[in-house]
Amino acid sequence: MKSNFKLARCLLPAVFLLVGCKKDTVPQPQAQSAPATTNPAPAPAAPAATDTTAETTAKLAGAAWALKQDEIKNDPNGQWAIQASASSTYNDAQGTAAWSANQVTGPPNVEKYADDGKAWAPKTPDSGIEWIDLKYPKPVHATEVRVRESCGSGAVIKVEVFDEQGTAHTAWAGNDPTTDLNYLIVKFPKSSYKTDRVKVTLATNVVPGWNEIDAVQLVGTDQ
Ligand SMILES: [Ca+2]
Repeated sequence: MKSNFKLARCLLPAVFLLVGCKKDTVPQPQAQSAPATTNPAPAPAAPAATDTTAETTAKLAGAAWALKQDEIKNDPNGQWAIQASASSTYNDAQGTAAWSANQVTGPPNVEKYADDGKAWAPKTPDSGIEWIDLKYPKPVHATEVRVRESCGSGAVIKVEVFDEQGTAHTAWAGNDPTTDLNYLIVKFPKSSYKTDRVKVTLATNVVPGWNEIDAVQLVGTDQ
């Protein structure tokens, strides 16, 4: 039985490697004129999300890419998740099974842009909204969240951080510029509260094929 699953899983991704993971043109969702990018000029009570930016390591190549991966992995202000839950998992994977939510905990360990059981995958490739909810060891005043995408990149639509009361704050919402095996890097003004919880939401229909997340880093400081 298991090998049948594996076989199905390995054949499908072979197609998705062409159709999904290697897809160059990413259809953008409508209604993505991201509230975060509107610039309410002098409005003093502007929401924190106004100064948020989304970058990706996708623009780096060769040695620069490798150095950036290493820098992120070893960032002293960066933490890797210790607990994870998800909207769904491929094959209903539980515990530390391949493609389970727990595959997002710890540092990145997917080496190639491809379907890989060392990343989380939702139950279906293209059904729409899916999310992963992550806990970190130490509450920090957060400045960044780095989402390492490892298959079907470009489908993240929102990153939230939670304060001590459990209230969600949208750190970023918009078009995910990530392609291939790269980080989506969301930067925002340092949170006034401390957070040890991050939620990443995807619209899996945006990028056809399996959309997989390898790891998510929370960046912040004590003060
Ligand atoms: Ca992983």
